[in-house]
Amino acid sequence: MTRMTSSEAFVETLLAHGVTHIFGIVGSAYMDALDLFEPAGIRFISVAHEQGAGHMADGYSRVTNRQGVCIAQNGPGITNFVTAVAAAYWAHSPVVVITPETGSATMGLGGFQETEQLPIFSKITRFQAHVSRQDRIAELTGRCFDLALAERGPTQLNIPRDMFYGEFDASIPKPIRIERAAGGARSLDEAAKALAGAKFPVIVAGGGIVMSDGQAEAIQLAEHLSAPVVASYLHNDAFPARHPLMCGPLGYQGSKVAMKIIAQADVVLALGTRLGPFGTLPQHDIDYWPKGAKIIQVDSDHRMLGLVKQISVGVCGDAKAAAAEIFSRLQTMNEAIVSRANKDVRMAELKKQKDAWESELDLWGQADGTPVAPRRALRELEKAMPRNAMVTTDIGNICSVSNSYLRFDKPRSFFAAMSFGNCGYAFPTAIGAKVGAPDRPAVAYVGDGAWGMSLQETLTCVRENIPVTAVVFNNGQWGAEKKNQIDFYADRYVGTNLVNPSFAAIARAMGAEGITVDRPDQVGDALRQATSSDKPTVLEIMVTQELGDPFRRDALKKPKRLLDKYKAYSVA
Ligand SMILES: Cc1ncc(C[n+]2csc(CCOP(=O)(O)OP(=O)(O)O)c2C)c(N)n1
Ligand SMILES: [Mg+2]
Repeated sequence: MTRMTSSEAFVETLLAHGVTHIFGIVGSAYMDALDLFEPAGIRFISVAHEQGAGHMADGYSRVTNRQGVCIAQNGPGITNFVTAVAAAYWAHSPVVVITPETGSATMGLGGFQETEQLPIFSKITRFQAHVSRQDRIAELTGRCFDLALAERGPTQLNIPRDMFYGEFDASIPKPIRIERAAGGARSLDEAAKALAGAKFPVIVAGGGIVMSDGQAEAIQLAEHLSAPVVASYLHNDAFPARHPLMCGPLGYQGSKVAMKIIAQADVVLALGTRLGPFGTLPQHDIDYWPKGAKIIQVDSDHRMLGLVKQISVGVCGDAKAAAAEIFSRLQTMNEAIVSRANKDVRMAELKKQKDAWESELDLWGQADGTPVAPRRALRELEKAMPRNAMVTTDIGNICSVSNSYLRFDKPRSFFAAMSFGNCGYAFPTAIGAKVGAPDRPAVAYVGDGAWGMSLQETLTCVRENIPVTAVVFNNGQWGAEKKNQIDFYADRYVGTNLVNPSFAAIARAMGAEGITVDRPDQVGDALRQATSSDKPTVLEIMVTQELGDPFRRDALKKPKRLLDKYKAYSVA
């Protein structure tokens, strides 16, 4: 036990957990602790909006596989976190959200910047701690860090502002790291048996492979079975794009190869994926989910097993450990591996589908002229993308279409806005990723509408010297939503047309580089220039208004109106 102040105990616990960066905006509520960050060796990255800080902590945690940390002023600073925390929750990101609160002596009196901060986050955090005694601050801080990693999601540390003061004898808790197991022996046996008996096994590679650092084990298993691999929606980096067994991603605007291959599977190994409902919707008019196939699902969260898709075998385990265990069981059953017999036929089918899809992408990416057709822009960006780049994508039509054009050699390269689907995710997340991996280029794909929600963080890049590239697709519309008005509402555009300034000029005014391109042949050079620059760069690509398939065709109906005054607004 050592005598220390509450702020010291808090900061020492951060250090015990290896914290080196914290994202946030200053506030009087935690200034006593903030003052210690620098002498403690913690870099405080001062942002433009707290939502940005939350996303940065998310991006940082996704690339480092460590806790990302954000902090803000009680009340409005904290409520500004909400969207980012919800996004991190659905991205399974271990973000520790530190929420200083109104002082305990006045809570409930309706003073300044007061709101109850625990209920707001109760459904979007894995764990919440409230510091009600100074001498528990180290214990509770440590627990938030431990549980964010163990439960793979945000945790909240709520600290009434008076709890930063006072002194006591403290001991700083050491991190608790819980080893994850492969799963139950019986379910692993059943999984191996089902895979050995498969004629056409297919592996769905999920985010669990990335989170568990299990790519080598996944590759080993896929190769042993010569099983084609499809990535689950927005986990394109779960399996190497160049691997001959990799088919690309399932889901919205995913790869036709992946869809046509999984449709033929008799046994599917869903490895480290909850098989989220949005990620397996029919696409390109292909209803690909193999309804008759045996599904083996591996997920470290038992609640995800069989939640969305019916399964034959559920393994509650770590993706890496489970893949290794299933592999070692299969090694002893060589002669029983049925798929060995028809390997060449399946590989020929895979090659055929890959060639066809590549030609289709080439064809779609040929459109010439100015402004640039979105698929042409995406194809040019794909070709010019540095091999070790990290790419984040936002929510919007062009960002969604980019799914077919984002291929990665290694894990922790793709940080899309996941199931929470908020516009404004990509840019701050790329900033956090860049802070976590400063040697890798970080590129955010953002639509012009969503850019309006996130461009203020250009200031953070400039002030904090974080050279991120934002690629802004300027199509003068909230395109993804306009697509619904085109398909369902007889082209009645309400709130979907945008009048934009020059985003490159705004970037330059903020002190960043700003580049505008409007011809296809300029796109690749501009991306190379941006990603090799040591300054943050906004690369604005003027694109046509062409739109790909909508997000939620499944969830919209033709409008029906009963009142006379609205009759003209029906669509038969
Ligand atoms: C915070 C938030 N607000 C609204 C939406 C609904 N929404 C989904 S896509 C979209 C349009 C995106 O437009 P833009 O960023 O310009 O990209 P584009 O579709 O034009 O490529 C909107 C408004 C959302 N997903 N998130
Ligand atoms: Mg747009």
